[in-house]
Amino acid sequence: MINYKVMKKYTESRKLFNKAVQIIPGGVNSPVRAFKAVGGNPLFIDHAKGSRIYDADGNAYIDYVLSWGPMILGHAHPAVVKALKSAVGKGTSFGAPTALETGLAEQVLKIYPSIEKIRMVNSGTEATMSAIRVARGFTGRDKVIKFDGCYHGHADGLLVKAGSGAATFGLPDSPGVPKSYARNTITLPYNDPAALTKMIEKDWREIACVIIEPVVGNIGCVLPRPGFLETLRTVTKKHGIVLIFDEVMTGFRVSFGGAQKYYGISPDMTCLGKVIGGGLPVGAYGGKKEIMAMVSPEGPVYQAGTLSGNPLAMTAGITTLKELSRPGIYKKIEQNSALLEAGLRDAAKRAGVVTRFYRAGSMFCTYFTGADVFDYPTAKTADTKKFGRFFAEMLRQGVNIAPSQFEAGFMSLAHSERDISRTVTAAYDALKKI
Ligand code: KE4
Repeated sequence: MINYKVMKKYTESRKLFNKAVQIIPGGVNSPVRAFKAVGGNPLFIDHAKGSRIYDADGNAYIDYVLSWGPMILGHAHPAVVKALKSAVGKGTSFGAPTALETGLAEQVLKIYPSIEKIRMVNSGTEATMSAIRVARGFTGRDKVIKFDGCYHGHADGLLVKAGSGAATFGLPDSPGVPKSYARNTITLPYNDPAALTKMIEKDWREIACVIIEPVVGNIGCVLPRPGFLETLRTVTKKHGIVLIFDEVMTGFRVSFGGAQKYYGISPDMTCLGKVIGGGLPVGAYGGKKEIMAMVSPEGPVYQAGTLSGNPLAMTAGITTLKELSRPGIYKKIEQNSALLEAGLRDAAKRAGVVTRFYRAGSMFCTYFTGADVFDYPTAKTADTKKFGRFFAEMLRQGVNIAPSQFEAGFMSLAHSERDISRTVTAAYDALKKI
């Protein structure tokens, strides 16, 4: 039973943070965890189970960050824990191929028909970085188109007007990225088919690929307008440009078959991450056979990784996808997500606070703005200070949401109706206060 009214104590988290910040930049191993966008110091988490995480002081929270997407089954799912416990005793890494890698690859190819061959890596960053290198090798062209506010990991050439942490810190171009790298990256406005078509018709001979978050989860949750993805597919096909769907976040999240299934668009390459590893470090990139034939050692484009296809990570991924493929699972996750959406919309209305709420499958975002949000500039109309106060109030009431207006929230199978109604009550109370 969580008693929200009790004032929480954070002494352990504070002690751990003060120690960490001496030896780890910002006290965290990934910037967005540092609460810089919302103020205060980060909570240090001790353990998690189902829909809940527990901090070092023993405070419990209903969790909608879910490790930024991976924990769609909920934390410490019994089947995943059991599978990992039996796998770990067989050794943790061999640096040699295993049947597990083929197993996870087979599962993914069944769910993503556009992927005919796939390579496992260790993160979403590695997946997008490698997919772009392969697209450049396949086409012999250098330029990459990305979209304003989209975040594809922290590879040098992609930190150009990135979303996620960079957007939160208002650092559209990270120091340390040579101008020569950024020069090959063209950034266009999201949801602007005219700008896209104009750029491609002008420069297609130099453009190797277009990489896109088909639903943008790194400036909150921004949906593609009808026709935008279709135009993207048509104009890239016309000019032999590789269309890369970065489904690191949307994969298995917007639907079991990702955004490409949800919107009915077949990309040339897909990047995956997060859910595919079930909480362990896994990324993957794949696509058409003739493109993936470029990848070493089959082809000349080099890409490698000591822990790629790690047996424990593969085990977690295989078990997670097996659980997700059971009948009725996505229906339940959709019901949970729709219930939360209805509750949050109603809470804002009753509290008399103007917000905009967007959702695609089980990823969503509440923007504190009265403007329709359809790209980076409109997302930036949101009142980030108000969001910061909302975040703090929700945390005090035992609900953990993303510590930035420019991040998506996630739903899991493990969230109960009771969790969701408590979340809605906490949101109403928080909205009344801020
Ligand atoms: P990783 O290298 O963090 O595994 O994946 C990079 C990445 C690539 N593509 C998309 C669409 C992504 O959302 C991400 C990573 N997402 C962030 C959340 N906005 C991860 C959280 C963090 O950076 O700590």
